[in-house]
Amino acid sequence: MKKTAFEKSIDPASQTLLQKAENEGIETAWDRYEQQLPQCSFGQLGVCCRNCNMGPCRIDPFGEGTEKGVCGATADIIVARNLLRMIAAGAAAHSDHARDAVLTFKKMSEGEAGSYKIKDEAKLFSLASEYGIPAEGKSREEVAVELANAMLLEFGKQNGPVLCTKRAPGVRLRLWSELGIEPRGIDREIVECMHRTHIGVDNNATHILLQGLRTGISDGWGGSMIATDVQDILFGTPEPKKSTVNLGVLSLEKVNLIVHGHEPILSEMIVEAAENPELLELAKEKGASGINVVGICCTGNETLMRHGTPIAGNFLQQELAVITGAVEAMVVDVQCIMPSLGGLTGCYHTKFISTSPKADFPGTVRMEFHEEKAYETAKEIVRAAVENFPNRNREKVSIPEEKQECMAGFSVEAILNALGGSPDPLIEAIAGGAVKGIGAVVGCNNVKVQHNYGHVNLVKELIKNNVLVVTTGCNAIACAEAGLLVPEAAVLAGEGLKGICEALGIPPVLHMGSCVDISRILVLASAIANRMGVDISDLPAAGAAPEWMSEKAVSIGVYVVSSGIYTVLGTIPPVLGSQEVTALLTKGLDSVVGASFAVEPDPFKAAKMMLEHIDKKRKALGLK
Ligand code: BF8
Repeated sequence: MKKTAFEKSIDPASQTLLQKAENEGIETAWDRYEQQLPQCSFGQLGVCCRNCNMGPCRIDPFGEGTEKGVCGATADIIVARNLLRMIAAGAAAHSDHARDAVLTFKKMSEGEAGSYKIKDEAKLFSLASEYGIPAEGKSREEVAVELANAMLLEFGKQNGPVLCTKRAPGVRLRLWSELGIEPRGIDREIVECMHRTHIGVDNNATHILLQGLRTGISDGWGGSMIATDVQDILFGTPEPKKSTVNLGVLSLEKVNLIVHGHEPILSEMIVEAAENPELLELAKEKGASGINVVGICCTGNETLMRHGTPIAGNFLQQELAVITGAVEAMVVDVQCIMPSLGGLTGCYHTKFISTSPKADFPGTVRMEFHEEKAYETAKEIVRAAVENFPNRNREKVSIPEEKQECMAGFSVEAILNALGGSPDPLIEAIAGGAVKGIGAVVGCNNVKVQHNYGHVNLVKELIKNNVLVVTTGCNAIACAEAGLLVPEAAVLAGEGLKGICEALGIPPVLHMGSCVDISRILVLASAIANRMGVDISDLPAAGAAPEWMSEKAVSIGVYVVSSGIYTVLGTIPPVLGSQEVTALLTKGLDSVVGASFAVEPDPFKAAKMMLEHIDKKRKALGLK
């Protein structure tokens, strides 16, 4: 049975546009998902192997048919190998993003990317000292070049540990070292995953999964952390800012330009170019009252965190934004961009502009973006959007009314500032019971579940029970749309958390950034654990990804658990075909890294599981 717009999303703006899509005969991800049903159950269980050309092989999970692939691989081996490849792909995406950010930083420092500047000098020098680079007698550019080179070495080095792992508590580091899962070099771990999963290499599920943990750690405490650090130097460390979210941020009178994807290298320049007086003048000439840059997905989170740029929506709203008929340009770089946008933009006047040398899509205008002439290219892109304004077909335009205020920009530095410079007040609030614990809720949207339902309800349950929530990615956008990212949302929190939020003037849900910024959550967890003299796994904290779908999310889940944080997944990973892998992920890991995964699609039950875990940790710490 076809789902109604109300069943597809809990968000009224999205429901309106889903209805518009249906009226206009426009296809969306939800329609394509329905066309895929029933989905392949071998794929769902993870028991299909295409790693060599004797296959594809698939295993009958009930033991009534084929039990081994042609090479003899069992369900356990196949599931573990497939999972490892997912982790590798996710870690590669975050880390390659980081590499590009560092290369831009290097070019800027060498005077070859004049559009970029050092925005956070203090962070530059503190990172230089962390990387062991003496700064005396050197210009800041010289220090920056040395830092960029040192960061680049983290990708290719052969012997670890990856430097930023030192930010983890000492006991955690020793545990990783004893387990042999301390990452050696970011690229090395990803390459080794591909090697191990080639036919005839690693055929022991536990052994394969340990490499998964090591690769995940090299993402969270390596690639993602470097991306966050270098972006803070280049674009500024976020501070709390107000903005607005949801599809209603699109403007009837202005040129609407959406930046979508992940790398702020591009979107930072677009935000700047949209303020160019010549282009603003051109917009007026074309009949528009201004230029409205808005974000989608994690690029949106990056510009929101640093500039307060509005966000039009999260992953499942990218098509809906185009369906408003009011978007002059959809400008994309990498990751989470649906190839369907090509055909879809063709139904409207929207220009679909791809900019990354790495990523192209059907139906795009290519405007390749290179750091050397970043601002010039950004201006050309904005100009293309402005010139497209007169082509907007007013009869096709329908922008939902819904837009919601939000507060974002909670970097670790900003959180510590709000707390008066140290995590102590938060620790005291936890110890005294006003704050029961910390919930890290992150991740994507997934058409398999109702859009934003899991995100919003899980977070509401947590804050109601005095759990302070930190959020990133598409969860942060869902929470913003539901009005949870404003200080006034404290009324939805339990008495203790409400009091803290009111005293500090902060929301009960803190937006810490994009998905690579989950590294900020790790640093915060580490700071709290160090201050309390315990490991991260001892903290009254739990994680969740209620609507996850991407391979990046798999890598994230793995490094969060490897860091000692129990994590509840809202959609089922393709591992149930192996009892061994399922048992390892949901139980076995506990005795290895002090945390494990759970799967629970119902957000109310998931919240209960997280709360029980937090209570258990509180008890173990001797807290009431
Ligand atoms: O980068 S944008 S859909 S993958 S959560 Fe998920 Fe959203 Fe993608 Fe994480 Ni961020």
